[in-house]
Amino acid sequence: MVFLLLPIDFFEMNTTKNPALPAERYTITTALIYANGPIHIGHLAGVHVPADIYARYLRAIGKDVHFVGGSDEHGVPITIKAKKEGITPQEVVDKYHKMLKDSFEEFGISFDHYSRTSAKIHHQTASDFFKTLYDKGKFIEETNMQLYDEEAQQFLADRFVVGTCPKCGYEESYGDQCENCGTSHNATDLINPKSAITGNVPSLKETKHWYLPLNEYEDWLKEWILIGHKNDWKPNVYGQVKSWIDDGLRPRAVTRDLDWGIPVPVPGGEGKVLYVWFDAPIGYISASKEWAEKTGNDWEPYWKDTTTKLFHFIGKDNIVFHCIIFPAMLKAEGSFILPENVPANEFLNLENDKISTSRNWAVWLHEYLEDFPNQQDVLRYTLTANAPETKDNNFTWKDFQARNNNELVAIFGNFINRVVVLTNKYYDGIVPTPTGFTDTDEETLAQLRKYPQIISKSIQRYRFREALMELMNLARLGNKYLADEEPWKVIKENPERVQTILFVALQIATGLSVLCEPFLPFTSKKLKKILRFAPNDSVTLSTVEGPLTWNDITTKNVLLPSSHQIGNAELLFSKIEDAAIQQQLDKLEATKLTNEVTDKTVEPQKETIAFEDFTKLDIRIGTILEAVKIPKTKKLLRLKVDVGIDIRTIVSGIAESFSAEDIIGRKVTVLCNLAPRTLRGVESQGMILMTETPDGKLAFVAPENDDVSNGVKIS
Ligand code: B3M
Ligand code: ZN
Repeated sequence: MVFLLLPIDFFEMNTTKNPALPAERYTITTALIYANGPIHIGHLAGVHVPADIYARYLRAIGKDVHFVGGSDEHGVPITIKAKKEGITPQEVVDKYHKMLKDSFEEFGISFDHYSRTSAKIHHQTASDFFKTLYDKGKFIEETNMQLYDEEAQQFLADRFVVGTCPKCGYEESYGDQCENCGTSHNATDLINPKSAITGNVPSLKETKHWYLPLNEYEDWLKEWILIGHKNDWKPNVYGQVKSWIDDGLRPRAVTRDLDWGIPVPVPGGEGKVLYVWFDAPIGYISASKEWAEKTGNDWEPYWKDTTTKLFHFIGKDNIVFHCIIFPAMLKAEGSFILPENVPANEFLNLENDKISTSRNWAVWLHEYLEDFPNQQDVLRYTLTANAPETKDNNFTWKDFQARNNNELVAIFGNFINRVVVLTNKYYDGIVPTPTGFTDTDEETLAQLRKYPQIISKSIQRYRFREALMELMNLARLGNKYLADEEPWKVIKENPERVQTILFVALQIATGLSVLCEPFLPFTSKKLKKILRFAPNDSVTLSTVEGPLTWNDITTKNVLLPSSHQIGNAELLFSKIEDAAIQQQLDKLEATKLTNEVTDKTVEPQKETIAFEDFTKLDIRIGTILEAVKIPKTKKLLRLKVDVGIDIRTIVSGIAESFSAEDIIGRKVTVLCNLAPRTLRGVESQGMILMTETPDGKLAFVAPENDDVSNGVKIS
């Protein structure tokens, strides 16, 4: 038998072969999620799945990987949630931290450590960090006017204040950042600010804060990012950073007048806390410290050794914080490494609408698992295949179903199933000995050997969708090989040939089980178990050394040797039926309806008017005497109403909610001095005041007692 041996060591830095050399070190972080709600697919698609693929991939090629995440437990979002639920902020974060942590575990996000910013070690670390910068004279101390809500007796910063973004004109921008254009600003920059607590227009009140003079870091940032990372940072990240720097950076307050957070540890800081965006990124470092304490490892090489490569996985709204503010903090502190790359993603929409926690427009991970138990990989797959890598992208349930049924089931699952079933059927599950390779066999095996490199290339450029597509191409290669070679037919006239066919197909299946691990960790585990080569599988292996590395797939002649016993077939994926998808769509439809109702009831207050404006309105009680539908219209009724002063004609658009005969004799409220208007040829001399019920029907606004006389004024 002749094998093409391709000794390419494409992982130039791969150190698995030389244990004397320490493995290259990587620190990977994921944006800390606010612990004020459960986690949804947007978080997973944009941040955690790509970071996990990257971390798993690096481990698979023998790197030393340190992967940390955690819950962001400070800041206004937590306080707002606590107020809403009538519980303490600590109770809020305790509840959601657990949910977040559980969800990540359930979805196989392979953190070395998952921490939280209310942890003591984090308070200490962030506090020390601030103190160091303070002692080094890196802050500007400034007393100036800040927005203040007199009624709530509170300063308004961050999400406590909304107003018009000075950059893009979006009317719902937060005090520290505009969700529409991503710009970060100071609360006093907002146009028409309004308190998110009371709705009041804020006043200005004097207070002292500490500022990080970002302007002093401009030249350094230009050098480091705009010149140094022009070619290796994603265009969306680079572009945003450039536009901020081009606009000019300004000092940024890093403290707040709030009572939830990390106390400002310097004189004059009483009653103030660190700005959440100051403490949160330090949370990455605290997580490493906590991990070190727990495991007896050293955390410092992961943050201080200049050969370590640091990566922050985030969503696009966090770019400014990870590429400008946090690096400036690290630079000011002086002893930490800077990120090698910040591969930020765009946003994922759900069924063409922005994912929103407050509007419940999301697929929540804990709910997904209830509806699709043990199907984490299907979601991981769909979210990667549709990852918002270069532009906002859309998750739809139909696409989810199609990806599962047409790709995972029909391509990957089908290939594995056929190989395993046939090996069991023809050879009692024992890998057959090949009897000589055709050109097609050789080519197929040669192609298999190239896949680690192909997939690597895409992953190393943060193109996880492309990498996944390549992985599926390997499954396609296997499928096509079987379809072309037709072992189920050949078995009749040339059983010896089938030995080779299944041997080749089993090598592909083995390659798949290794290469799919970063993307589909649950499937990989299951498949390795079926093939019985997982080292920690209970089955004792005599024939496979396991675990196989990515490099082995390229360099080893044989991945799964002849005479190795595999297990029974087990379905890797199962078809998702229409009914299951419809159920999800119905759920969203119900959310939409609920939102429509709430959206209407919470319409913002109109501009303030003077009392004199109000007194101009002549509103009186009246009684409907006659009602006739105006022909060829859907909505209009012609009414005769006794308003005390006279009996007048009013045209009212209420025919969809009432039939003419039902409303005769009804007491109504009438705006009498509205300028007359002619509608469909009928002059309307006033307006009946109406309101709306939750199901969208109109309802009369009328006095509680029916004996109020016509013509009585409302004031
Ligand atoms: N919690 C914001 C967010 O969830 C914030 C990220 C912190 S990363 C240090 O988008
Ligand atoms: Zn904006």
